Amino acid sequence: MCARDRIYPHTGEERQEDRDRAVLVGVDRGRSDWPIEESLAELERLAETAGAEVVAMTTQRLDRPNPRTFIGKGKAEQVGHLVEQTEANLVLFDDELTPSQQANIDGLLPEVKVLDRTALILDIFAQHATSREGKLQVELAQQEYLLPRLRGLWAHLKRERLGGGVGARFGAGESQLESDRRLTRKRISELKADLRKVDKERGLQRKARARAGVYRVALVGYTNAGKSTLLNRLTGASVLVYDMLFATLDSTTRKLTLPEGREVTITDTVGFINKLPHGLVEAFKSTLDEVNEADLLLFVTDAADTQREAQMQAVREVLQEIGAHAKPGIEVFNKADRLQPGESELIVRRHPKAVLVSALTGDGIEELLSRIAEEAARGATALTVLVPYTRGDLVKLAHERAQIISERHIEAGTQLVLRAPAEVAHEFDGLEIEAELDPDGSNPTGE
Ligand SMILES: Nc1nc2c(ncn2[C@@H]2O[C@H](COP(=O)(O)OP(=O)(O)OP(=O)(O)O)[C@@H](O)[C@H]2O)c(=O)[nH]1
Ligand SMILES: [Mg+2]
Repeated sequence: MCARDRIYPHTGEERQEDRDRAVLVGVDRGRSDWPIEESLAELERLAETAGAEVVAMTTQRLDRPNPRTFIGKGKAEQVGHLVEQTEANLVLFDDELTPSQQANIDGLLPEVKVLDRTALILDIFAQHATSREGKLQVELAQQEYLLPRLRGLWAHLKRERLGGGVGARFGAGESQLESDRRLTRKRISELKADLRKVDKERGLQRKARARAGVYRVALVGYTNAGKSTLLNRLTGASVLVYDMLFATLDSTTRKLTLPEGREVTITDTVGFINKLPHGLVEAFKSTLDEVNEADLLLFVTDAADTQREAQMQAVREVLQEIGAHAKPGIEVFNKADRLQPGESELIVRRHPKAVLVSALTGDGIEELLSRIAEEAARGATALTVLVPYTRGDLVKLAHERAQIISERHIEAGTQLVLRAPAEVAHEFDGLEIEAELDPDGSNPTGE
Protein backbone atom coordinates (compact mmCIF):
# COMPACT_ATOMS: atom_id res chain seq x y z
CA MET A 1 0.00 0.00 0.00
CA CYS A 2 1.27 3.45 -0.90
CA ALA A 3 2.04 5.97 1.82
CA ARG A 4 -0.59 8.32 0.46
CA ASP A 5 -3.41 5.83 0.70
CA ARG A 6 -5.83 6.52 3.45
CA ILE A 7 -8.24 3.98 4.76
CA TYR A 8 -10.94 5.18 7.04
CA PRO A 9 -10.86 3.51 10.42
CA HIS A 10 -13.84 1.48 11.41
CA THR A 11 -15.95 3.58 13.70
CA GLY A 12 -17.65 0.64 15.30
CA GLU A 13 -20.93 1.83 13.91
CA GLU A 14 -23.02 -0.65 12.14
CA ARG A 15 -22.35 -0.81 8.48
CA GLN A 16 -25.11 0.61 6.35
CA GLU A 17 -25.78 -2.04 3.79
CA ASP A 18 -27.79 0.23 1.52
CA ARG A 19 -24.98 2.74 1.05
CA ASP A 20 -22.29 2.45 -1.56
CA ARG A 21 -18.78 2.08 -0.17
CA ALA A 22 -16.49 4.28 -2.20
CA VAL A 23 -12.75 4.48 -2.79
CA LEU A 24 -11.65 7.90 -4.05
CA VAL A 25 -8.83 8.18 -6.57
CA GLY A 26 -7.08 11.41 -7.48
CA VAL A 27 -4.16 12.38 -9.67
CA ASP A 28 -1.94 14.99 -8.08
CA ARG A 29 -0.69 17.31 -10.78
CA GLY A 30 1.10 19.49 -8.27
CA ARG A 31 -1.35 22.39 -8.56
CA SER A 32 -0.66 24.79 -5.75
CA ASP A 33 -3.89 26.74 -6.25
CA TRP A 34 -5.97 23.64 -5.74
CA PRO A 35 -4.05 21.04 -3.73
CA ILE A 36 -5.05 17.44 -4.29
CA GLU A 37 -6.08 17.03 -0.64
CA GLU A 38 -8.62 19.84 -1.04
CA SER A 39 -9.88 18.43 -4.29
CA LEU A 40 -10.36 14.99 -2.72
CA ALA A 41 -12.04 16.51 0.32
CA GLU A 42 -14.51 18.10 -2.08
CA LEU A 43 -14.96 14.80 -3.92
CA GLU A 44 -15.69 13.21 -0.56
CA ARG A 45 -18.43 15.78 0.08
CA LEU A 46 -19.82 15.10 -3.37
CA ALA A 47 -19.79 11.36 -2.68
CA GLU A 48 -21.56 11.83 0.63
CA THR A 49 -24.11 14.16 -0.92
CA ALA A 50 -24.80 11.46 -3.49
CA GLY A 51 -25.37 8.98 -0.66
CA ALA A 52 -22.12 7.00 -0.65
CA GLU A 53 -19.80 6.31 2.25
CA VAL A 54 -16.14 7.00 1.59
CA VAL A 55 -14.03 4.14 2.93
CA ALA A 56 -10.61 4.97 1.46
CA MET A 57 -8.78 7.41 -0.74
CA THR A 58 -5.58 7.29 -2.72
CA THR A 59 -3.59 9.59 -4.98
CA GLN A 60 -0.88 9.34 -7.56
CA ARG A 61 1.56 12.07 -8.50
CA LEU A 62 1.57 12.48 -12.28
CA ASP A 63 2.33 15.52 -14.42
CA ARG A 64 -0.13 14.27 -16.97
CA PRO A 65 -2.76 11.59 -16.52
CA ASN A 66 -2.11 8.36 -18.35
CA PRO A 67 -3.99 8.66 -21.67
CA ARG A 68 -5.10 5.02 -21.56
CA THR A 69 -5.93 4.38 -17.96
CA PHE A 70 -5.78 7.83 -16.33
CA ILE A 71 -3.73 6.45 -13.43
CA GLY A 72 -0.80 4.10 -14.07
CA LYS A 73 -1.55 0.44 -14.51
CA GLY A 74 0.32 -0.47 -11.33
CA LYS A 75 -1.68 2.12 -9.46
CA ALA A 76 -4.88 0.63 -10.82
CA GLU A 77 -3.83 -2.71 -9.33
CA GLN A 78 -3.29 -1.01 -6.00
CA VAL A 79 -6.75 0.47 -6.22
CA GLY A 80 -8.02 -3.06 -6.80
CA HIS A 81 -6.36 -4.18 -3.56
CA LEU A 82 -7.76 -1.23 -1.70
CA VAL A 83 -11.20 -2.15 -2.96
CA GLU A 84 -10.80 -5.69 -1.66
CA GLN A 85 -9.43 -4.60 1.65
CA THR A 86 -12.24 -2.15 2.31
CA GLU A 87 -14.98 -4.20 0.65
CA ALA A 88 -15.82 -1.22 -1.51
CA ASN A 89 -18.22 -1.46 -4.42
CA LEU A 90 -17.56 1.92 -6.01
CA VAL A 91 -14.45 3.72 -7.25
CA LEU A 92 -14.71 7.46 -7.80
CA PHE A 93 -12.20 9.37 -9.90
CA ASP A 94 -11.64 13.03 -9.07
CA ASP A 95 -11.56 14.09 -12.74
CA GLU A 96 -13.57 13.46 -15.84
CA LEU A 97 -12.36 10.31 -17.59
CA THR A 98 -12.37 10.08 -21.35
CA PRO A 99 -14.67 7.38 -22.70
CA SER A 100 -11.70 5.14 -23.51
CA GLN A 101 -10.06 5.67 -20.11
CA GLN A 102 -13.38 4.78 -18.55
CA ALA A 103 -13.62 1.57 -20.59
CA ASN A 104 -10.03 0.58 -19.82
CA ILE A 105 -10.40 1.16 -16.10
CA ASP A 106 -13.65 -0.74 -16.12
CA GLY A 107 -11.67 -3.61 -17.58
CA LEU A 108 -9.01 -3.35 -14.88
CA LEU A 109 -11.53 -3.12 -12.04
CA PRO A 110 -14.26 -5.49 -13.19
CA GLU A 111 -15.81 -6.07 -9.78
CA VAL A 112 -16.80 -2.50 -8.97
CA LYS A 113 -18.68 0.44 -10.40
CA VAL A 114 -16.32 3.10 -11.68
CA LEU A 115 -17.57 6.68 -11.89
CA ASP A 116 -15.80 9.95 -12.55
CA ARG A 117 -16.41 13.35 -10.98
CA THR A 118 -18.76 14.37 -13.78
CA ALA A 119 -20.94 11.28 -13.39
CA LEU A 120 -21.06 11.87 -9.66
CA ILE A 121 -22.15 15.48 -10.08
CA LEU A 122 -24.75 14.38 -12.60
CA ASP A 123 -26.02 11.82 -10.11
CA ILE A 124 -26.46 14.52 -7.47
CA PHE A 125 -28.17 16.77 -9.97
CA ALA A 126 -30.55 13.94 -10.86
CA GLN A 127 -31.41 13.52 -7.18
CA HIS A 128 -31.93 17.25 -6.58
CA ALA A 129 -33.77 18.31 -9.73
CA THR A 130 -37.36 19.17 -8.93
CA SER A 131 -38.76 21.40 -11.65
CA ARG A 132 -39.61 20.15 -15.10
CA GLU A 133 -36.91 22.36 -16.54
CA GLY A 134 -34.32 21.14 -14.02
CA LYS A 135 -35.13 17.53 -14.80
CA LEU A 136 -34.92 18.11 -18.55
CA GLN A 137 -31.58 19.87 -18.18
CA VAL A 138 -30.11 17.09 -16.06
CA GLU A 139 -31.32 14.35 -18.35
CA LEU A 140 -29.89 16.17 -21.35
CA ALA A 141 -26.51 16.44 -19.64
CA GLN A 142 -26.66 12.74 -18.68
CA GLN A 143 -27.54 11.58 -22.16
CA GLU A 144 -24.80 13.69 -23.71
CA TYR A 145 -22.35 12.27 -21.20
CA LEU A 146 -23.47 8.73 -21.98
CA LEU A 147 -23.49 8.96 -25.75
CA PRO A 148 -19.73 8.64 -26.39
CA ARG A 149 -19.47 6.07 -23.59
CA LEU A 150 -22.05 3.61 -24.84
CA ARG A 151 -19.53 1.63 -26.80
CA GLY A 152 -17.36 0.93 -23.81
CA LEU A 153 -17.74 -1.67 -21.17
CA TRP A 154 -19.31 0.94 -18.98
CA ALA A 155 -22.72 0.19 -20.47
CA HIS A 156 -25.60 -1.33 -18.55
CA LEU A 157 -24.49 -4.94 -18.38
CA LYS A 158 -21.99 -4.30 -15.66
CA ARG A 159 -24.16 -1.72 -13.98
CA GLU A 160 -27.10 -4.07 -13.78
CA ARG A 161 -25.01 -6.84 -12.32
CA LEU A 162 -23.83 -4.41 -9.66
CA GLY A 163 -27.26 -3.15 -8.72
CA GLY A 164 -28.54 0.25 -7.65
CA GLY A 165 -27.07 3.09 -5.64
CA VAL A 166 -24.88 5.93 -6.81
CA GLY A 167 -24.76 6.12 -10.57
CA ALA A 168 -27.79 3.91 -11.04
CA ARG A 169 -29.98 6.92 -11.68
CA PHE A 170 -28.35 7.21 -15.06
CA GLY A 171 -31.01 6.82 -17.67
CA ALA A 172 -33.35 5.72 -14.94
CA GLY A 173 -36.50 4.10 -16.19
CA GLU A 174 -35.11 3.31 -19.59
CA SER A 175 -35.09 -0.13 -21.08
CA GLN A 176 -31.87 -1.77 -22.22
CA LEU A 177 -32.65 -1.22 -25.84
CA GLU A 178 -33.12 2.47 -25.42
CA SER A 179 -29.53 2.92 -24.38
CA ASP A 180 -28.53 2.21 -27.90
CA ARG A 181 -26.84 5.17 -29.53
CA ARG A 182 -29.50 5.96 -32.05
CA LEU A 183 -32.11 6.15 -29.36
CA THR A 184 -29.85 8.23 -27.17
CA ARG A 185 -29.43 10.71 -29.99
CA LYS A 186 -33.15 10.78 -30.55
CA ARG A 187 -33.72 11.38 -26.86
CA ILE A 188 -31.17 14.19 -26.90
CA SER A 189 -32.99 15.98 -29.67
CA GLU A 190 -36.34 15.51 -27.93
CA LEU A 191 -34.91 16.93 -24.72
CA LYS A 192 -33.45 19.87 -26.58
CA ALA A 193 -36.79 20.58 -28.23
CA ASP A 194 -38.60 20.40 -24.87
CA LEU A 195 -36.03 22.67 -23.32
CA ARG A 196 -36.41 25.18 -26.12
CA LYS A 197 -40.12 25.36 -25.29
CA VAL A 198 -39.50 25.87 -21.59
CA ASP A 199 -36.80 28.37 -22.41
CA LYS A 200 -39.20 30.32 -24.57
CA GLU A 201 -41.69 30.68 -21.73
CA ARG A 202 -38.97 31.69 -19.36
CA GLY A 203 -37.61 34.11 -21.94
CA LEU A 204 -41.02 35.75 -22.20
CA GLN A 205 -41.17 36.19 -18.43
CA ARG A 206 -37.71 37.72 -18.43
CA LYS A 207 -38.64 40.05 -21.26
CA ALA A 208 -41.76 41.19 -19.42
CA ARG A 209 -39.64 42.00 -16.39
CA ALA A 210 -37.14 43.84 -18.55
CA ARG A 211 -39.88 45.84 -20.23
CA ALA A 212 -41.28 46.85 -16.88
CA GLY A 213 -37.89 48.36 -16.16
CA VAL A 214 -37.31 46.15 -13.15
CA TYR A 215 -33.70 46.14 -12.09
CA ARG A 216 -32.49 42.56 -11.85
CA VAL A 217 -29.95 41.18 -9.44
CA ALA A 218 -28.62 37.60 -9.63
CA LEU A 219 -26.75 35.60 -7.01
CA VAL A 220 -23.84 33.62 -8.36
CA GLY A 221 -21.12 31.68 -6.62
CA TYR A 222 -19.56 28.44 -5.60
CA THR A 223 -21.86 25.70 -4.37
CA ASN A 224 -22.60 25.91 -0.63
CA ALA A 225 -21.41 29.55 -0.42
CA GLY A 226 -24.76 30.55 1.07
CA LYS A 227 -26.58 32.02 -1.94
CA SER A 228 -29.97 30.63 -0.97
CA THR A 229 -29.52 31.64 2.67
CA LEU A 230 -28.72 35.15 1.47
CA LEU A 231 -31.78 35.23 -0.78
CA ASN A 232 -33.91 34.14 2.17
CA ARG A 233 -32.31 36.73 4.44
CA LEU A 234 -32.79 39.54 1.91
CA THR A 235 -36.33 38.75 0.85
CA GLY A 236 -37.87 36.59 3.54
CA ALA A 237 -38.18 33.79 1.01
CA SER A 238 -37.90 30.18 2.10
CA VAL A 239 -35.68 28.60 -0.52
CA LEU A 240 -34.24 25.28 0.54
CA VAL A 241 -30.96 25.65 2.39
CA TYR A 242 -28.77 22.64 3.10
CA ASP A 243 -25.24 22.03 4.14
CA MET A 244 -24.63 20.00 1.03
CA LEU A 245 -23.38 20.58 -2.46
CA PHE A 246 -25.86 21.59 -5.13
CA ALA A 247 -28.90 22.01 -2.91
CA THR A 248 -30.27 24.47 -5.45
CA LEU A 249 -30.72 23.54 -9.08
CA ASP A 250 -33.67 25.68 -10.09
CA SER A 251 -33.49 29.40 -10.16
CA THR A 252 -35.91 31.28 -7.93
CA THR A 253 -36.73 34.95 -8.41
CA ARG A 254 -38.08 37.11 -5.61
CA LYS A 255 -38.94 40.75 -5.14
CA LEU A 256 -36.42 42.67 -3.07
CA THR A 257 -37.34 46.02 -1.58
CA LEU A 258 -34.37 48.34 -1.15
CA PRO A 259 -34.17 50.68 1.85
CA GLU A 260 -35.35 53.65 -0.23
CA GLY A 261 -38.46 51.70 -1.24
CA ARG A 262 -37.37 50.80 -4.73
CA GLU A 263 -38.25 47.31 -5.81
CA VAL A 264 -35.81 45.13 -7.70
CA THR A 265 -35.77 41.39 -8.31
CA ILE A 266 -33.19 38.96 -7.06
CA THR A 267 -32.59 35.50 -8.48
CA ASP A 268 -30.96 32.51 -6.81
CA THR A 269 -29.11 30.18 -9.16
CA VAL A 270 -27.34 26.85 -9.34
CA GLY A 271 -23.90 26.84 -7.72
CA PHE A 272 -20.65 26.31 -9.54
CA ILE A 273 -17.81 23.93 -8.70
CA ASN A 274 -14.22 23.30 -9.65
CA LYS A 275 -13.92 21.07 -12.74
CA LEU A 276 -17.55 21.76 -13.61
CA PRO A 277 -18.29 19.63 -16.66
CA HIS A 278 -18.70 21.72 -19.77
CA GLY A 279 -21.79 19.76 -20.83
CA LEU A 280 -23.49 20.73 -17.62
CA VAL A 281 -22.93 24.41 -18.22
CA GLU A 282 -24.33 23.93 -21.70
CA ALA A 283 -27.36 22.03 -20.47
CA PHE A 284 -28.08 24.64 -17.81
CA LYS A 285 -27.89 27.44 -20.31
CA SER A 286 -31.48 28.54 -19.93
CA THR A 287 -31.18 28.68 -16.14
CA LEU A 288 -27.91 30.52 -16.51
CA ASP A 289 -29.54 33.03 -18.85
CA GLU A 290 -30.96 34.50 -15.66
CA VAL A 291 -27.38 35.37 -14.82
CA ASN A 292 -26.68 36.65 -18.28
CA GLU A 293 -29.62 38.99 -18.34
CA ALA A 294 -29.22 40.34 -14.84
CA ASP A 295 -28.20 43.96 -14.36
CA LEU A 296 -26.05 43.16 -11.36
CA LEU A 297 -24.34 40.04 -10.03
CA LEU A 298 -23.83 39.36 -6.36
CA PHE A 299 -20.75 37.25 -6.44
CA VAL A 300 -21.10 35.20 -3.23
CA THR A 301 -18.09 33.46 -1.66
CA ASP A 302 -17.80 31.45 1.54
CA ALA A 303 -15.30 33.68 3.36
CA ALA A 304 -14.53 30.97 5.89
CA ASP A 305 -13.49 28.39 3.33
CA THR A 306 -9.73 27.92 3.05
CA GLN A 307 -10.19 27.48 -0.69
CA ARG A 308 -12.12 30.73 -1.16
CA GLU A 309 -9.71 32.28 -3.68
CA ALA A 310 -9.60 29.13 -5.81
CA GLN A 311 -13.37 28.88 -5.59
CA MET A 312 -13.72 32.47 -6.79
CA GLN A 313 -11.46 31.64 -9.69
CA ALA A 314 -13.62 28.63 -10.59
CA VAL A 315 -16.70 30.87 -10.54
CA ARG A 316 -14.99 33.47 -12.74
CA GLU A 317 -14.18 30.75 -15.25
CA VAL A 318 -17.80 29.66 -15.52
CA LEU A 319 -18.94 33.26 -15.83
CA GLN A 320 -16.44 33.66 -18.63
CA GLU A 321 -17.77 30.55 -20.29
CA ILE A 322 -21.33 31.87 -20.28
CA GLY A 323 -20.21 35.37 -21.27
CA ALA A 324 -21.27 37.08 -18.05
CA HIS A 325 -17.83 38.01 -16.70
CA ALA A 326 -18.01 41.69 -17.64
CA LYS A 327 -21.26 42.38 -15.81
CA PRO A 328 -21.36 44.85 -12.95
CA GLY A 329 -20.97 42.93 -9.74
CA ILE A 330 -20.53 43.17 -6.01
CA GLU A 331 -18.20 40.74 -4.28
CA VAL A 332 -19.97 39.38 -1.23
CA PHE A 333 -17.99 37.43 1.34
CA ASN A 334 -20.52 35.43 3.32
CA LYS A 335 -20.26 33.45 6.57
CA ALA A 336 -18.34 36.31 8.19
CA ASP A 337 -19.52 34.88 11.53
CA ARG A 338 -17.19 31.93 11.00
CA LEU A 339 -14.03 33.93 10.32
CA GLN A 340 -11.01 33.69 12.59
CA PRO A 341 -9.92 36.95 14.23
CA GLY A 342 -7.95 39.10 11.82
CA GLU A 343 -9.17 37.24 8.80
CA SER A 344 -11.77 39.78 7.75
CA GLU A 345 -9.09 42.50 7.59
CA LEU A 346 -7.12 40.20 5.31
CA ILE A 347 -10.07 39.77 2.98
CA VAL A 348 -10.87 43.48 2.92
CA ARG A 349 -7.25 44.31 2.16
CA ARG A 350 -7.21 41.90 -0.72
CA HIS A 351 -10.70 42.80 -1.96
CA PRO A 352 -11.23 46.44 -1.00
CA LYS A 353 -14.61 46.66 -2.71
CA ALA A 354 -16.03 43.55 -1.12
CA VAL A 355 -18.88 43.49 1.37
CA LEU A 356 -18.55 41.12 4.30
CA VAL A 357 -21.83 39.66 5.46
CA SER A 358 -23.34 36.85 7.43
CA ALA A 359 -26.54 35.64 5.88
CA LEU A 360 -27.02 33.65 9.06
CA THR A 361 -26.80 36.47 11.62
CA GLY A 362 -27.74 39.37 9.34
CA ASP A 363 -24.45 41.17 9.87
CA GLY A 364 -23.48 43.43 6.97
CA ILE A 365 -26.83 43.01 5.23
CA GLU A 366 -27.68 46.70 5.51
CA GLU A 367 -24.42 47.67 3.87
CA LEU A 368 -25.06 45.14 1.15
CA LEU A 369 -28.53 46.59 0.53
CA SER A 370 -27.18 50.10 0.22
CA ARG A 371 -24.47 48.91 -2.15
CA ILE A 372 -27.15 47.26 -4.29
CA ALA A 373 -29.14 50.51 -4.22
CA GLU A 374 -26.06 52.44 -5.26
CA GLU A 375 -25.46 50.11 -8.19
CA ALA A 376 -29.12 50.18 -9.18
CA ALA A 377 -29.05 53.97 -9.31
CA ARG A 378 -26.02 53.96 -11.57
CA GLY A 379 -26.65 54.60 -15.22
CA ALA A 380 -30.05 55.97 -14.39
CA THR A 381 -31.03 59.49 -15.38
CA ALA A 382 -32.09 62.10 -12.89
CA LEU A 383 -35.33 63.88 -13.63
CA THR A 384 -37.72 66.23 -11.94
CA VAL A 385 -41.37 65.63 -12.69
CA LEU A 386 -44.72 67.00 -11.69
CA VAL A 387 -47.30 64.22 -11.57
CA PRO A 388 -50.93 65.30 -11.48
CA TYR A 389 -52.98 63.80 -8.63
CA THR A 390 -54.98 61.83 -11.17
CA ARG A 391 -51.85 59.76 -11.92
CA GLY A 392 -51.28 58.02 -8.62
CA ASP A 393 -50.10 55.00 -10.63
CA LEU A 394 -47.04 56.94 -11.80
CA VAL A 395 -46.10 57.93 -8.26
CA LYS A 396 -46.38 54.30 -7.28
CA LEU A 397 -44.24 53.30 -10.27
CA ALA A 398 -41.60 55.83 -9.25
CA HIS A 399 -41.47 54.36 -5.76
CA GLU A 400 -41.14 50.86 -7.02
CA ARG A 401 -38.81 51.28 -9.93
CA ALA A 402 -36.76 54.39 -9.31
CA GLN A 403 -34.71 55.99 -6.62
CA ILE A 404 -36.66 58.88 -5.08
CA ILE A 405 -34.46 61.81 -4.17
CA SER A 406 -37.26 64.09 -3.02
CA GLU A 407 -41.03 64.13 -3.00
CA ARG A 408 -43.32 67.10 -2.39
CA HIS A 409 -47.00 67.53 -2.62
CA ILE A 410 -47.96 70.87 -4.15
CA GLU A 411 -51.18 72.22 -5.51
CA ALA A 412 -50.67 70.99 -9.05
CA GLY A 413 -49.64 67.47 -8.04
CA THR A 414 -46.76 65.41 -6.69
CA GLN A 415 -43.38 66.80 -7.48
CA LEU A 416 -40.68 64.16 -7.64
CA VAL A 417 -36.97 64.32 -8.12
CA LEU A 418 -35.88 60.85 -9.05
CA ARG A 419 -33.23 58.75 -10.67
CA ALA A 420 -34.67 56.16 -12.97
CA PRO A 421 -33.48 53.76 -15.65
CA ALA A 422 -34.41 54.72 -19.20
CA GLU A 423 -37.46 52.40 -19.41
CA VAL A 424 -38.95 53.95 -16.31
CA ALA A 425 -37.97 57.53 -17.11
CA HIS A 426 -39.81 57.09 -20.39
CA GLU A 427 -43.12 56.67 -18.52
CA PHE A 428 -42.80 60.28 -17.33
CA ASP A 429 -42.58 61.79 -20.82
CA GLY A 430 -44.38 65.13 -20.90
CA LEU A 431 -44.37 65.55 -17.11
CA GLU A 432 -40.84 66.79 -16.72
CA ILE A 433 -40.31 70.24 -15.32
CA GLU A 434 -37.17 72.36 -15.42
CA ALA A 435 -36.43 72.75 -11.74
CA GLU A 436 -38.05 72.18 -8.40
CA LEU A 437 -41.06 74.37 -7.78
CA ASP A 438 -41.92 75.99 -4.52
CA PRO A 439 -44.85 74.52 -2.63
CA ASP A 440 -47.15 77.22 -4.01
CA GLY A 441 -46.27 76.20 -7.54
CA SER A 442 -44.07 79.16 -8.44
CA ASN A 443 -40.52 78.86 -9.66
CA PRO A 444 -38.15 79.28 -6.70
CA THR A 445 -35.62 81.30 -8.67
CA GLY A 446 -38.33 83.81 -9.49
CA GLU A 447 -37.54 83.82 -13.23
N1 LIG B 1 -22.14 30.08 9.64
C1 LIG B 1 -22.81 30.43 8.55
N2 LIG B 1 -23.38 29.49 7.77
C2 LIG B 1 -24.04 29.89 6.67
C3 LIG B 1 -24.15 31.27 6.31
N3 LIG B 1 -24.85 31.33 5.14
C4 LIG B 1 -25.16 30.06 4.81
N4 LIG B 1 -24.67 29.18 5.72
C5 LIG B 1 -24.80 27.72 5.70
O1 LIG B 1 -24.11 27.22 4.57
C6 LIG B 1 -24.79 26.08 4.03
C7 LIG B 1 -25.11 26.29 2.57
O2 LIG B 1 -26.04 27.34 2.45
P1 LIG B 1 -26.94 27.52 1.15
O3 LIG B 1 -27.64 28.82 1.28
O4 LIG B 1 -27.73 26.31 0.90
O5 LIG B 1 -25.80 27.65 0.05
P2 LIG B 1 -25.96 27.79 -1.53
O6 LIG B 1 -24.88 28.70 -2.01
O7 LIG B 1 -27.33 28.14 -1.88
O8 LIG B 1 -25.60 26.30 -1.94
P3 LIG B 1 -26.09 25.42 -3.23
O9 LIG B 1 -27.49 25.76 -3.55
O10 LIG B 1 -25.94 24.05 -2.74
O11 LIG B 1 -25.14 25.76 -4.31
C8 LIG B 1 -26.02 25.89 4.91
O12 LIG B 1 -25.74 24.93 5.88
C9 LIG B 1 -26.22 27.27 5.52
O13 LIG B 1 -26.89 27.20 6.76
C10 LIG B 1 -23.54 32.23 7.16
O14 LIG B 1 -23.58 33.45 6.95
N5 LIG B 1 -22.89 31.76 8.26
MG1 LIG C 1 -28.73 27.16 -2.91
